[in-house]
Parts: sequence; C-alpha cells; structure tokens
Amino acid sequence: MSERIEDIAIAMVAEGQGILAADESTGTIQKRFDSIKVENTEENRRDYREMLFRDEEAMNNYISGVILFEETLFQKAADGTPFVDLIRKAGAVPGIKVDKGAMPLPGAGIETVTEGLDGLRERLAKYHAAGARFAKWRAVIAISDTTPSHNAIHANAHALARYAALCQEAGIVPIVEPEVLMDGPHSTHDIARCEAVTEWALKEQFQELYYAGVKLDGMILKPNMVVPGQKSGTSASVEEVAERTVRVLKNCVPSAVPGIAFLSGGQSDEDATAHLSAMNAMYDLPWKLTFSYGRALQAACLSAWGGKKENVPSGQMAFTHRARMNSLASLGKWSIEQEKSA
Ligand code: 5MM
Repeated sequence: MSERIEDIAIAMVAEGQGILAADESTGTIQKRFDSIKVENTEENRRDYREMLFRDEEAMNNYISGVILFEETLFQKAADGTPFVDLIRKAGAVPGIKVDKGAMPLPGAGIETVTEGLDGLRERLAKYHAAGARFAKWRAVIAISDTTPSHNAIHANAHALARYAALCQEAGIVPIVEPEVLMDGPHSTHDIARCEAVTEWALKEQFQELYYAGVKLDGMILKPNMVVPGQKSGTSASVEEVAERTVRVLKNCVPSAVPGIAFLSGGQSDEDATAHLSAMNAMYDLPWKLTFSYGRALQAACLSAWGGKKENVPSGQMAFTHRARMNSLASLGKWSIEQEKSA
C-alpha cells in the first residue's frame, strides 16, 4: 500500500499526541549526560533511549512520532530489537534529523546557516529504507541588537525549503524548524522583539516554501513560541505568550498546513506545557497545535534515571508524566492542579 505524505503528516499530529525530539547529536547528548555525570558511550546512549522507547504508557498514548539522530535510527535495543520496530509497535512514526548543524554564516558575526543539503537526496533514500517517514531540519535565528540580518533569515529559509522539497520527493514528511532563539545576552530582546522577528522569519519561510514547490499539506511546522529573551530582564504572562504566538501564526501559516508542533527552546517544563495549553484553550485554530519537545519532555526523566539501571522505572514515570501533561496541553486541558496531583 502506498503511503501518502499527507496521511503521515496527519498521524504526526494525532489528537492528544505530540512528538518526542530525541535527536540530540553526539555533542548535545554529551552536555545532557555531563549534567548527570554519565559517560557519553554508544551503550549509554542506547540504554537511555531504550528507556524512553520502552515506556509503553507514554509511547502508546501520548507520542505520535520520535525524531532520532542517525545513530539511533540504525541502533538496536539491548535484546536486538531495532529501535525503529519498538517505535512503530507503539503506533508512533519514526523520524530522523537530517541537518548537519548550524555553521557560521560568512561575514555575519554570530549568525549561522544550517548546512546539510549536499548528498541529502541519497541520504533520504537510505533513511526511508530504514523506516524513517519524517525528517527534521533546524535553522537558528539569533536576536541581538544588530541581528537577525535579512541575509541570515533568507539563507536559512531557502535551505529549509530545499530540504523540505527533497523530503517530499523521497516520501518523507519534512518538519520545518526555523527557531528564533530565546537565549542571548541582549536587553532589547523583549517579547515584542521576539514577535517581530518570529513573524519576519515565518513570512520569509512560507515564501521560500512556495518557491520550492513544497506541498503544505505534507509538512509540519516546528516554530518557537513568542516569549521574552531569557536575559532581557522582562517577563510575560501565560496569556500574553499565547496571544502573541497565535497572532503571529495566524498571520503567517496557511491553513493547509495540518499541524504546528512547538519546540520548547529552553523554557521550563511547566511553562512549555502551560503556554501550549493556553493557546489550545483560548483559540479556535485551523491547525493542530502540539509539542515537539526535546528538553521539556526529557529533563525530568534524565535526572530521575541518572544512568542507573535500577532507576529505569523512575525515569519512565517522569517521562510518562511530562508526556501526559503535554498531551493534556495539546487538548487545552492541562491545569496546575493536574500537574501537582500527579
Ligand atoms: C533534541 O535537541 C535537538 C538536537 O539539537 P542538536 O542538533 O543541536 O544536537 C533540537 O534540534 C530539538 O529537536 C529541537 O530544537 C527541540 O528541542 P527543545 O529542547 O528546544 O524542545
């Protein structure tokens, strides 16, 4: 039976479910493991991810797809079961991060452009054969007093659009992730600035997707929420974050896109959940709004596990809890009482 990318995209944003971003590259997982004093070996990476994928309660009920790093796509659980099979068995779609990271943009100071287009067509064929049915590419837009530049916004949007078109050609749903960072030491980075830059990046993004001939009903958008910069010395209420984020999305994202799955971007676990829930509770929207969190789904689980076999059940409990809270948020039904009672 032939698989339509439109159907895969719909499955990725199934009611009450969201995406687990477990695609930390070797350098990023190193930082995560350093925080719990675990050595970054292939075996430890396997054990950690096996704990997540074997968490049946979370995976069967709340997770629609998992973004994997290349190593994990081809990796097997300790008993020899391919991870892809574990994920599929739970009813989730296996996906793969295909970008090769953000590299310095020539002559642009702190700005970067995400690379990885060379040879991507061949890599996508290999990933499809291994079971991946969606992919992810993350562009990074940094706010400072003098950035972003149009050059950085445009170069990243163009690369994302070329990546997305190649994915669709290969029968793979592209997750398009233009992330406006929330960190950085800039006092002018308040929530209004984040809103303006996010709108600019998304406008440019959909223009480039159009030029590249990307089918909007066969993709998922993974944006940042509109929040104040972490070091701006300002804050915003949950309602304001929801209002500004939804306003930008309505201004920029065509209703043909089936779903928007946010990144957490360094927000606390509870903020990422509260913001998502508020958006779903406050607005009637043309797309599914859900989560594609890395840190905000894994942080509690990682520290409960601490690299010890005997802690696997505690790690899974922590993961199930966050997955369930975010599932409720994707339905606009999360509350602080539910968070606490659990
Ligand atoms: C899991 O983190 C991803 C991998 O990043 P690197 O390529 O830098 O190792 C990251 O792209 C992630 O998928 C998204 O940004 C969402 O993660 P957060 O933690 O922001 O929700």
